[in-house]
Amino acid sequence: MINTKGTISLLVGQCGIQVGDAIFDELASSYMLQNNGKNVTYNNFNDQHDVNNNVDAFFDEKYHARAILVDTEAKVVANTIAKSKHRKWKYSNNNKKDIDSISVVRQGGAANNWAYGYMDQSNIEVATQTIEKVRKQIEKLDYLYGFNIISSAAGGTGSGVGTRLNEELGDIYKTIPLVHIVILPFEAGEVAVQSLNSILSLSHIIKNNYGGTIIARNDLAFMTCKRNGILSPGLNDLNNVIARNVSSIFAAAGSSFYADCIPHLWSQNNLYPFVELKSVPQTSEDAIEFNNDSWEALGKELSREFLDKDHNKKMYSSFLFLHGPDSNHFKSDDYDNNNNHYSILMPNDKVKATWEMLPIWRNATSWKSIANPKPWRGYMRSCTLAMNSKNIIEPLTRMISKASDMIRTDAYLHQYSKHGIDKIEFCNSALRLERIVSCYSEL
Ligand SMILES: Nc1nc2c(ncn2[C@@H]2O[C@H](COP(=O)(O)OP(=O)(O)OP(=O)(O)O)[C@@H](O)[C@H]2O)c(=O)[nH]1
Ligand SMILES: [Mg+2]
Repeated sequence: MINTKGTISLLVGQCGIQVGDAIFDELASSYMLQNNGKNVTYNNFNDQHDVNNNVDAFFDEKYHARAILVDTEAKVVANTIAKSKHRKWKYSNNNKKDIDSISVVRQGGAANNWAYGYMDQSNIEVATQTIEKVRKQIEKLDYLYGFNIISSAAGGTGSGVGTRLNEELGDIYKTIPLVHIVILPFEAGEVAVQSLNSILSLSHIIKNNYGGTIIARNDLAFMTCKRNGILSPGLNDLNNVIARNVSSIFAAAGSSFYADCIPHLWSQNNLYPFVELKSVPQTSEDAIEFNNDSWEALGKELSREFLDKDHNKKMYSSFLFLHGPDSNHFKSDDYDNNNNHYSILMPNDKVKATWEMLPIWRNATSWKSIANPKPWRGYMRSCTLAMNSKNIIEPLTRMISKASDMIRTDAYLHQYSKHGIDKIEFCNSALRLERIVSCYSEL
């Protein structure tokens, strides 16, 4: 059966392409899962598509990712497309015309400069070509659920061109939801200007009022890798952590992500724009096949993850994405007010397990859940919490503060002013994000 309903993803800049590639690979592995060299096949990739499979929205009938790869350096795009040739899923047929329809490249890079990526005529042209290719992909669909953009906040192409694409898609396709997955740099910093690029990109993409921003932090992904026993995590390891979080929510919700989750998580995108993701169980890859956690155990693991020192991390909204054969017995309206417990009805509907309520949820204005009965990534049960919460205040405040120091001393600003971004634009960006911090502070 030909699936002509779907989403379109734009992978922009080196980070966006590499993280996006890892996300598609994770999504594809829900069909064919490689586990320690053993094939655990839940749904054979070569079989007829299961029309109820949630990840169908991300691939076409030839198992080609519905994605466009955009960069100002040809190398990353070429390497990524070449890598996919050895996989069960691909980006396109292996001929110039087809590869051209799913990629936009220009030589030269954007020199770690948001202003160059966003304002330079050559990069505006990259955005224009991308929008044209998006339009052609949309023509092949009967129904478009939504757009995804994946990029880093810190470089020049992903942040600058990615921002422009966010704005242009928002202008042209006003009623189509758009999720921008933004990777924040290591705070210790690889390049001096990363905070400047980050405040410029974040302050612009939050203006999109039909969708929202998912934040993935390299520092947190690194810590997760370390906890899982990876001694010196590389970018690929980080990308696997980020991809696992993102693909988990897409695979649990499928197209409902755009129709139900987005309006709930970002009901006031202009005030509370940032969502972060946490998945449990957290185990090393080797331990996956021994993992058979109960919902109760997973609930406790999530609680442990979120218990901060004042036990009071408040949420604006949250969404729980569950995977597992009995996950659809989890009822969000089973919350027992007196005992601070959520209940999970087990398969026979007689045994009732309880899930101790997370302290943060006590303060959430609202939360919901969505379930997919298929096991995910070899875990019998697993879940991912999407939270729009005060957690974002600290990293955001540090980013604004570093950028503000540079703005005050005019450090590097001349590199931006030559592309038409002046000090006032920086001040406005910082101010816009400070307003967001104060909204979260008032929760
Ligand atoms: N998690 C993760 N971060 C990455 C990856 N590649 C780059 N980054 C981070 O992304 C930031 C740099 O952005 P890039 O995506 O490399 O830059 P770009 O968008 O290609 O822009 P220019 O190269 O400046 O034109 C740095 O903070 C890097 O740590 C990756 O594969 N995974
Ligand atoms: Mg680059």
